[in-house]
Amino acid sequence: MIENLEKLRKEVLEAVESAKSLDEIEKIRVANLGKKGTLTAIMKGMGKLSAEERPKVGAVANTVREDITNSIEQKFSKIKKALDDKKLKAEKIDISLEKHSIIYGHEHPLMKTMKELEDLFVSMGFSVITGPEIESVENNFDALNSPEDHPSRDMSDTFYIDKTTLLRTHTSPVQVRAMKKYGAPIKMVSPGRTFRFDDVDDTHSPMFHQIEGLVVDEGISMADMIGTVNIFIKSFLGEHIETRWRPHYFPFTEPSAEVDVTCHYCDGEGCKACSMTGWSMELLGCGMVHPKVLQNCGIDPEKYTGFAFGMGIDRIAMVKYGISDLRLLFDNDNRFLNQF
Ligand code: 2U9
Repeated sequence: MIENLEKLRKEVLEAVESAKSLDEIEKIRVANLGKKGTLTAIMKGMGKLSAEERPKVGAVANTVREDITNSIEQKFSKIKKALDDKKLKAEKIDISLEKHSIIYGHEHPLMKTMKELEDLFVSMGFSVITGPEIESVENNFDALNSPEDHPSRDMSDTFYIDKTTLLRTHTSPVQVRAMKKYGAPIKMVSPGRTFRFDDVDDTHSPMFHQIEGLVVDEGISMADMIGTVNIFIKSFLGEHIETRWRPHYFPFTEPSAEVDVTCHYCDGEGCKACSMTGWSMELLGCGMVHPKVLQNCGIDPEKYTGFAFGMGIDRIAMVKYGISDLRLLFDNDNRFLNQF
């Protein structure tokens, strides 16, 4: 009998070990521990044993039942846990909020360029002064020695609000206001939006951006102007950049010049971008402030002289970033803007 019990223990423990499902475990339990189970039958047959054998066999039978019961319970719990874990994993719902990736904006290439220009001029000792975009004809044309019949005064070139009020065509009126308010000496730049009656194309827009500079003091000369402009260009576009000065005419400066810089793409060798000239045309205009303009702004031209310069920020951004069409700066297309 004891041999049978030991054989049963070994067989059932092996069967429990190899069982893969709760059904298999339950079948093993019923087959051995159930009412009609194998071990149950053996224990019921113990009544036929002698008084001497019964306690020995009973003790072995109890340990076999205990081992089989423990083994079945442990394996049942193990398989049950695995099934529960699998169920939980399959049914898991992530109730946490979706991580909204915050799309950070970034500076527009125009504003980037404007700030870089301002920072550079501030490092050269210039103050940054801004002014109104709706200006008087007086500040935008008359004070700047612009002849009554100058074409820029035509309504075909300028947005008039009424006979004496307009959208400024350059930021020069800010210099006029500053000279009237602060007098000389003065050393300033004025960045901002300007407006001209132009049709939109790849190089023109009715609204564009300018930055103009003005230095007025005793003894200011052409040398100061040429030195300042050259230092600005080399600092902003690179030490290797060369400048070419061409005589020009502006009503508010005399003498005046337009300044070309070596082509950004071929460094002066000549390429498609600069039509093989090696030069990036007219980046900047400048000149010695006309004495009549100083007078109009309440400054004695016998005591003070000065120079002024102006440049289009849109054009500079296009040269700096290799942008071929001005309209890209105003289309607000993120596919373009996300590159900066
Ligand atoms: C005062 C006196 C003189 C400002 C100047 C230029 C030359 C110039 C254009 C360049 C390209 C404007 O953006 S652009 O179209 N400007 O070339 N501007 S001198 O001269 C002044 C300004 C104010 C009282």
